[in-house]
Amino acid sequence: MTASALPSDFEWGFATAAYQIEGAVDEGGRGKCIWDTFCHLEPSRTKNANGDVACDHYHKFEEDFDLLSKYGAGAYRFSIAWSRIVPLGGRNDPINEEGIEFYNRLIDSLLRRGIRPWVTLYHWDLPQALHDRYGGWLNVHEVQKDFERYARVCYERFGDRVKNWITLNEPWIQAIYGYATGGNAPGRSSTNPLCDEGDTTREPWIVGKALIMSHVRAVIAYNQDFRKDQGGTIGISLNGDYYEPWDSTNTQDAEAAERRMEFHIGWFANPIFLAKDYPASMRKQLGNRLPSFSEEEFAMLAAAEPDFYGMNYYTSQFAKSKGEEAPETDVLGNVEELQSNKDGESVGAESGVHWLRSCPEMFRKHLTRVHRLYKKPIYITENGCPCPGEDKMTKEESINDPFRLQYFKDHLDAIGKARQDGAVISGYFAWSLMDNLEWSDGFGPRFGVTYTDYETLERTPKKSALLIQELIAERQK
Ligand code: GCO
Repeated sequence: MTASALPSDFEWGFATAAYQIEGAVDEGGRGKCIWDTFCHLEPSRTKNANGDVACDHYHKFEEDFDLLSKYGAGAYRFSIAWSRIVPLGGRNDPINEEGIEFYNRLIDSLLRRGIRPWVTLYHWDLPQALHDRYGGWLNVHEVQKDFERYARVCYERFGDRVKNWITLNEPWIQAIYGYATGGNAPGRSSTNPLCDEGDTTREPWIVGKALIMSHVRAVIAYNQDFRKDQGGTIGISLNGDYYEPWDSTNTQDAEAAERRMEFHIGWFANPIFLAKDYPASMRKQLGNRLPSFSEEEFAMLAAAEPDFYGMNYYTSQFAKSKGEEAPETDVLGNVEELQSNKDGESVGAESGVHWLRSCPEMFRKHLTRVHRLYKKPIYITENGCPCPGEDKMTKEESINDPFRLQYFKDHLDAIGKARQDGAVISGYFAWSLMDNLEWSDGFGPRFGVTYTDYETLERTPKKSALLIQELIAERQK
């Protein structure tokens, strides 16, 4: 076995999220979530798409898990919809037994096939009732207690069989897209006319703290009352591109690249993995618009060390310093993001969405950096892409997907190289098991290894789906 080979127990499989695939929004006692409202109130915000039916996974999960078996997956990452478990969301609100039953059937169906469930507790679908009751994620004090209760219900009811928990998916997206750009639910912004009037200069930072403390409480609850008997692991999935300086000879651009990553990753990872304050660059730019942690909260952070770092990685960019003082509405660290550097070199090959280029070399650097800073085993909890032009392709064209296969190959090779550099990377989940609702981009972008026909709901494996197990096996030699 070479140093770069993947270990024989390397965890791998595919990932999805509830709102993107389940459908059946009015069935099984499910309560409304903020995405139901966001899509329906102003359909142009999501290209007239919504999750009402999505892939109808709620009714078709057996068929979908047959595909997982066929693809050779050892693990499957999915999210539980909070509002199926506690339709009104709150800690004193009733538990919905039908929702528990649904996820019991789903988990048992995976286990029967020998597939390990990896469960995300929150993938952006806050119960609408909590948003209405007290402002949802804006109410740091209330929401963390309600999230803890929901997490406890999940450990109690599923933890005998679920051994890998992810508290939150991409808190950065929830905070920034939900409360600054307004491109995601609940769609609050002071700069976006399609949105509810929010305060972009403050709300994202408040929501960030609410997400951090919710994660922390869920981990502490697991440690105190479940870990010993259930013996599982718990972590969080953070997204974040890797940034290189636009001008490699310019120290301001080098600082901008670092600062951009601090605003994206350090914002959550410094408190969560190091029990430290937010990065100094954030405090410097945001002053006391950035909430602080009390002594008691620091003690909670210290008591909630995660077992692993879940990394969602898609692409990288170049960072150019904006120089002048940051406007109050800036959320990116006063950095311009570019896909080519000063010499006109592109960051990588174009995919089927404008924001995603394939840059495996930067992925390697990203892995090494995250390992150096946070020193936890890394699981890639999402990685994938749509092929160029795939949104306009017929099924026959789409299922022949050499671009996606190459993307997987290159990113698995980067994992091997980062392991040689010393990073500990223990698993890989391709995004996604099937084409699904790409949030505000609707059903256009196709990230799946399975083609979804949204008219008939028929699933058809793409070539990469069948070949990914060979890619993994080759690298385990
Ligand atoms: C994420 C998103 C996914 C997206 C994927 C592709 O966690 O980033 O959760 O839901 O579909 O990232 O954009």
